[in-house]
This record gives sequence, C-alpha cells and structure tokens, in this order.
Amino acid sequence: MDKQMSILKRQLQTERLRRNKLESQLRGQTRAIHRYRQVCRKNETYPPAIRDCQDVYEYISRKHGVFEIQPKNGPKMSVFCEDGWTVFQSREDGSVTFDRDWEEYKHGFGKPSAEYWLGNENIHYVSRQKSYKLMVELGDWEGRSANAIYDSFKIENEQGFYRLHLGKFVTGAARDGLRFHESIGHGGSVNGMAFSTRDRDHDKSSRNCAKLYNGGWWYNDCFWSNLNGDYVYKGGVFSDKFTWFPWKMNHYSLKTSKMKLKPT
Ligand SMILES: [Ca+2]
Repeated sequence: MDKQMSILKRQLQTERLRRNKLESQLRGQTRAIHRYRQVCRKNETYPPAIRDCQDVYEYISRKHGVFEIQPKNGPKMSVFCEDGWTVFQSREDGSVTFDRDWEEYKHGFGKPSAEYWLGNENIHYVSRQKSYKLMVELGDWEGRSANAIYDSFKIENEQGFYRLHLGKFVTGAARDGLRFHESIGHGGSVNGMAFSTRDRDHDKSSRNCAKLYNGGWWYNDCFWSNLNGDYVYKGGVFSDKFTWFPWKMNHYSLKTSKMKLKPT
C-alpha cells in the first residue's frame, strides 16, 4: 500500500511539473499573440524587430547566449541575453582590461560571450527605447553571489556625457551600492552623474577617479561601488577598485559582476 502511495505521489509530482511547464508555455504564447495583434493594428511586419533581449526571449530563443538586436533608431549590436535580460557589462576572470579611454567605452570592448562592456552608445540606444529595470549580479571568491535590482535605468547620449538616470533600489542581498551612500556621504551617488574615463574627467573629485581606479564609471567623488575598476586576481587581496561596498565592505575585490536591463 505504502509503495503504491509513493508511486502515486511521484506521478502526481510529475504531473504538477508538466502542468507548470505547460502553463508557462501558454503564458509565453499568449504574450506572443498579444504582440502579434499589436503589430497587426500598427501595420508592422511580423515577427517584429528585435529591440532587446526581451524580444529575443519572446520571438527567437529562451537559451542564454549571444544574439543580435537592433534598438529603435539604433545600430545592430551583439549582446548576451539571459531570460529576457540584456547584459551590458560582464566580468568573470579579469582577462579583459577595463582601463580604457572615452572612445573605447563609447563603442564597447571585450566579447559578449565572456567579459565585455556593450558600449555607452549602445547602452544609450537600448535604455532610451522603453522603461527598463536594472539588475546587478555579483560573485565573490568563496562562491557566494548576490544581486541588487533598481526600478529604472537610462543613460543620455554623448552630448549629455552618457549621464545616468537611476531609479529606486528595489531589492537584493547585495544592497544598494549605487546610492545608499547619500545618507552617509561616502563617495557620492552615481545617479545624475556623467560618465568619466581616464581621458575625460567629469567627476566631482579634485582628482581623476577613472585614472585612480583604472576604469570608466559614473564617478562622483569618487564612488561607493565600482564595477569597472581594476580587477585583482586573488580573493582577499586588498583592492578598493572593483568593489561593491554594502555587500563586501570596502577593499574586497570582487570575482564576477554583471549589469543587465529588462523592460518593466
Ligand atoms: Ca576630477
């Protein structure tokens, strides 16, 4: 009897999983139909243009990987997509240097399949077309990870020095490393800051933050957290360059980071 019960329980569990999967597929198809109807009303072609990784997720593939997108009125670009998120910054082993000048940060560098910066121009084109939320994902040298989510993210064009407009911190164990410091006056917020590189100092410090910390960023005076600073290979080595203060405290060089956008 017990054996039969456990067999039945297993079957029930399998059926539940199957049902969840089907429901998820159905939700995806319903979204696609909804989009198709919108497209028909607007007399666009179908499938619609692939503007970001959310479009990749809905119309092309649900696999994580590199895909081509073309934001509205912007150029074609290769990006790393995962679950509808458009990844624009990724560091995993320090093989790509982030100590670059304005032109390199403008156009991007590295490889989307590994370490890369999508490019300020491209990030501008993606982030201006819809309302996007930001997720920051961090990894340390002990195998732990944490993230931080913000309800909106947008950067201006080159004339605006790729100035960052960041919404509210929503949730995440990494806590708010981009703005929390306003309350204690350490480093200054990235919100409203222009982008700085070693050859274009737009920060509020009397020094050149990008030169001091070996990477371009929305420096204030200079930062509370900095994901483009110099990469230190071994965990525990003193470094206040590639760091997220409220998660690891200062002087801890992170192992991995990702910054990515998804429509809200
Ligand atoms: Ca300065």
